[in-house]
Amino acid sequence: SGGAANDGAAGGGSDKITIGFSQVGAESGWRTANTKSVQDAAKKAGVTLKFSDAQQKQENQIKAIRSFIQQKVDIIAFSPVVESGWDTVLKEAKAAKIPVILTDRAVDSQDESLYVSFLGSDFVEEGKRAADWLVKEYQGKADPVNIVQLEGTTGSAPANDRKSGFADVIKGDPKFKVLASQTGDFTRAKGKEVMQAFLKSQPKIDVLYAHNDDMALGAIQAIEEAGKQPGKDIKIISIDGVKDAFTAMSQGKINVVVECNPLLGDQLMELAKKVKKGESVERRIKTEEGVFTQDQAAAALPSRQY
Ligand code: GYE
Repeated sequence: SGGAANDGAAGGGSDKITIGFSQVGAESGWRTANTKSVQDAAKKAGVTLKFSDAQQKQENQIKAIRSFIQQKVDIIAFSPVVESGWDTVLKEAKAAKIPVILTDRAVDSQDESLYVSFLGSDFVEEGKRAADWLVKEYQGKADPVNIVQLEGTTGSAPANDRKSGFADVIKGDPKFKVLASQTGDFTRAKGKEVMQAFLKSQPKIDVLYAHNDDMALGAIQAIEEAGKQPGKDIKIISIDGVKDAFTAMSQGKINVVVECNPLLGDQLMELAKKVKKGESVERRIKTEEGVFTQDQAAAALPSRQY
């Protein structure tokens, strides 16, 4: 209660918003850009941001959300590291009448009243776009195409969805074979390590599909150290579109990058203000993104913002 008394005070103290934001971690270039975008946008919008880094651990995010509830923030925003296991803490937020906005990643809760909106990319679509490139690249060829996959963080929405979107498209042609698929946790170090193992266990790899750029960049090191040419001996498909990946692409080491836009800050602030005012908001807000190939990489590089 008490909220009603403030509702009429347009332009007054009710404009001041405090957001508690629980970030996944600092696992990738995408994440760094996303954090900066949220922090910059909060400053610009005059929003007080309580920022917490969960270091890729769900228990840390649950703790952060509980602490935001205790501090009585106006809005809780978070990027759930994995999809499941959120109902209990989200019910606590609901009981405290604090609206929750999901940014970047989704939860699998059946109860839609546990959050007001989900702002982020369509990861299934990204996986499909990755596979569409592959299908075109090998059009008219009958030989088997041996694929290895570096998955994102186990149980995360982008790992689940990028895997299933990709699988949906390639299942139409039996020449595409995913020989090995393992998590690299969205990091360079793990991407390199798992790629080294793939190179040892698989005698012939034609294509690497990495769920993000950092794992692809780590894998490139492994491939080069094994005396092979990334982008030629092994074709590389990646997702995100960070600058380092565009550089690698302009050097011929990555073949295609499906864009995933991390610059969600301004939209999040706008959304939070509407929610605070009690305005209705869309339940699902999707980010616009494209696909980039090697011939476009050098030209696009200077204008990349992250
Ligand atoms: O692709 C990856 C990051 O959730 C979309 O998380 C995000 C993903 C992004 O670590 O680089």
